[in-house]
Parts: sequence; C-alpha cells; structure tokens
Amino acid sequence: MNENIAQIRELLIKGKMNEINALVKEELEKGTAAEVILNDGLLAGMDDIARKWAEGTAFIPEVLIGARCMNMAIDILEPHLVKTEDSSRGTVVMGTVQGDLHDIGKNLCILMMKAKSFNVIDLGVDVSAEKFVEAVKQYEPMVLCLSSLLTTTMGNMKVVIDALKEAGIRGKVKVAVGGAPVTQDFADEIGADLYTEDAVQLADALVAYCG
Ligand code: B12
Repeated sequence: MNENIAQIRELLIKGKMNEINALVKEELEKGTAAEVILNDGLLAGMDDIARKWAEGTAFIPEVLIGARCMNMAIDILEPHLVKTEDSSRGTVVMGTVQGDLHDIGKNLCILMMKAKSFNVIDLGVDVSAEKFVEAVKQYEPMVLCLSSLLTTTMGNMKVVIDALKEAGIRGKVKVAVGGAPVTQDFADEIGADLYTEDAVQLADALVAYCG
C-alpha cells in the first residue's frame, strides 16, 4: 500500500488532525483517487480504532478524536467524491435518531447520495421523531433516511415511522434505515421501505428506487 495512506490509517488513532489533513491533500494532489484515501486510509483506520476499543486497548477519548479527524478529512474529500452540482434527482432528508450521536456513517451516506445527484437535507444527530416529521412536512422528500449505531437507539426508528403514521404522512415518503446494528429483518419488522448495509449501496438503491 502507498506509504502516505498507510500513515493516514495509523495517524487516525493518534488523533493527528493536521498531519492527516496534510497527507490527504498531498495524496489528492498526486492524483490518488479520493475513494482509495477514504477506504484504505480513513475507514481502515476507523476499523482499527473500533477493534482496539472492543479489545480494551483504545478508549472513548481516542475514538472521539479519531472520529473528529475522520469527519474533517471527509470534508476535504467531499469535492473530489461529489463531482456534480446537480441535485435534480430529488430530495432526501437524513438524520441520526434520538439518543444517538454517531454521525460518520450518516455523513458518508449523505456524500454518496450527493454524488448521485440527490439534494440531501442533513438534520444532524440526536434527532427527535417530531423533528423528522416536521422536516418531512417542510421539505416533502422522496426518501427519509434514518441512521442508528446503537442497539439502545435503533428502536427509535420505529418511533419515527409511527410518528409519520400519526401525522398522516407515512404514505408520502419512503423510509430507509441503516447503521451497524440494523438488519433487513429489523427493517421489515418496523415497516421500513429500504435497508442497505453501506453508503454506496444506499445511493445505488435510491437511484434504482427513485429513477
Ligand atoms: C466512532 C464511534 C463512536 C464515537 C462517535 C463519533 C461520531 N462523530 O460519530 C463516540 C466516541 C462519540 C462514540 C460514543 C458511543 N459509542 Co460508539 N462507536 C464508534 C465506532 C468505533 C465507529 C462507528 C463508525 O463511525 N464507523 C464507521 C462508519 C463509516 O460506519 P457506520 O457508522 O456503521 O456507517 C455505515 C453503515 O452502517 C451504513 N449506514 C449508516 N447509517 C445508515 C443509514 C441508512 C439509511 C443506510 C441505508 C445505511 C447506513 O453506511 C455507513 C457507511 O458505509 C463504533 C464501532 C463499530 N464497529 O461500529 C462504536 C459503537 C457503535 N459505539 C458503541 C457504544 C456502546 C458507544 C457509547 C454508548 C459508549 C459510551 N459508553 O459512552 C457512546 C454512545 C454515545 C451516543 N449517545 O451516541 C458500541 C455500540 C454497541 C451497541 N451494540 O449498541 C459500538 C459498536 C462499539 C462497541 N463495539 O462496543 N462512539
């Protein structure tokens, strides 16, 4: 593997934001594909952090700073991953459900959807069912995307779907769900319309779904 990319991977757990950003920019200038920097450098580094946390050799502060570095670097990669200004395919609203602060996966989903010419409204993290309902009324999206990374918060996806029904607008929007603990069975169980394992599959599925 390219040495800079291997270094980006290693520097993530050390939280070396400036060094990571400099290496990301250097690789982009050299012509390395943004997808390679993302997958082999940043996402591989986040997998290392997750493994070390699970083993008990990394702790929350390291995970938090690694996540910050990741989000900063993704911002640098964004114009190289989203090569189009076109957002004519339709509107999507996305957020992480209430009680959940994980946003890296959500941000990647948003990037991949923008790359496929969707206009994406990002509601952020810890979003209540009421806020999702308000956003669906305001933006009238084709699809509402819900993200959850915790087994303790994934149930809030059903709370959102129930709130849409309660507001009489469930039939007006497709609901896509995802995040590490979410499965197709869970999606079926709560009455979601779409589940995919990752961001690239989500964007592709939405293209097939919405045309
Ligand atoms: C980074 C991280 C954090 C960071 C988050 C920072 C941030 N800005 O996001 C911090 C340190 C804040 C954190 C906190 C906590 N975390 Co945490 N965290 C992680 C970690 C290591 C990585 C998650 C990540 O970003 N992965 C990389 C991205 C790219 O992957 P992803 O999120 O899965 O997203 C992809 C897919 O899931 C999918 N996707 C995501 N959303 C959607 C939506 C749709 C619609 C679709 C279709 C697809 C989709 O596409 C994405 C891209 O391909 C995971 C470990 C893991 N293996 O997941 C633990 C993990 C999720 N955390 C965990 C826990 C327990 C916590 C805490 C409760 C710890 C604590 N004691 O405080 C808190 C909870 C805080 C809260 N209220 O949310 C557990 C969850 C266990 C469980 N079963 O519920 C995990 C699994 C770690 C573990 N092994 O124990 N965490």
